[in-house]
Amino acid sequence: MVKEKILVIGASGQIGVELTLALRKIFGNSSVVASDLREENDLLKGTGPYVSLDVMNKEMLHVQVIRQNITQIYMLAAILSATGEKNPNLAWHLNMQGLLNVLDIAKEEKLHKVYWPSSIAVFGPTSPRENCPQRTIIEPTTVYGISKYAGEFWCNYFHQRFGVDVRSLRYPGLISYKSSPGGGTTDYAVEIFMDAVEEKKYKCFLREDTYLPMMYMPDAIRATIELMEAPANKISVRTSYNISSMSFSPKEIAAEIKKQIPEFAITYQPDYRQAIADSWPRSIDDSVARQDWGWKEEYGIEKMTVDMIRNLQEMKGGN
Ligand code: NAD
Ligand code: AKB
Repeated sequence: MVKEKILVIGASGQIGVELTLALRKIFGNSSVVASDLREENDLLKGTGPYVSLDVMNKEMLHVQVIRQNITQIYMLAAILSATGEKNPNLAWHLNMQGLLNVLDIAKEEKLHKVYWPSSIAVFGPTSPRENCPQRTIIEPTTVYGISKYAGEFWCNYFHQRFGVDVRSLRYPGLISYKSSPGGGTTDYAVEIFMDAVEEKKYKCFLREDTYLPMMYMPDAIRATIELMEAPANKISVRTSYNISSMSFSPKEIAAEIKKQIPEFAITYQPDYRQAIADSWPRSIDDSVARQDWGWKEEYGIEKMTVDMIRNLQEMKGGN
């Protein structure tokens, strides 16, 4: 078996922390190098190697890849939808150039595999709202969505033209309790749990009837690793796979939380993120991922809510 050495870029972020820990379990602590622009996340400390790295500095990235004998990169660094609308130039620059730096180095150093996530944000108001298919009209209206759609085609291009084995998922909003989300429109679905456990109330920045596709982090991590471990001949989509597990509105998730915390109360004060949410589909058809490499979710809204609240309460209690 080929010995893999993995570099995770953006390892201190919402996905990066849990993905790094999961990869370390599979490949061994010393075989997974965590890296980020910001400091090492507390949950990663003592679990394996960490390097401070700016993905925009291609030379330094290249040096690290050679020095550490890297064979796979998971490229997670990005600016998400809500923060992206505040600084479109920066979002475009990081989301595009960061990916291109990784793809160029992957080509040059003949890396075995690259992972790069896309998002449901590639879809826009002209895409089907319900069960949005893998292949459909895609006209994103946020800079984040534009950068993700362009990124998908760069991945496809590097695969077709240079044989880089780059794989991708269009994640929905991800819900987790270990590390906080970083400036997205779906962040409300994490904040609502944190505030419910801490304060028993939440002021939501989206309208009560805003349905969005969501996924619990354990499913997202498993999907990522299953995609990366699938035989190459099972991967028919080299842009990015639709992937899905549940869709809900703020009103529905609040009702689910109330089953666990009866005193919980929610109020609504929609802001600029409402327009972003309104441009995305309410649900996603991920049948191609299910057919190609056997994707299947484990968590629906009920099971996820119970698990989130139990874990947050345990953390609050210091257990
Ligand atoms: P995040 O903002 O929590 O983490 C991103 C990390 O990248 C941060 O720790 C940040 O410090 C780091 N970073 C930023 N600029 C960097 C640079 N120049 N060099 C090195 N590191 C840098 O984001 P996340 O939620 O973990 O998302 C990771 C990826 O998954 C992104 O590509 C995002 O678009 C995608 N995604 C996330 C979600 C979600 O709901 N979390 C959904 C769809 C897609
Ligand atoms: C965001 O809201 O920007 C992200 C995403 C769905 O890509 N969570």
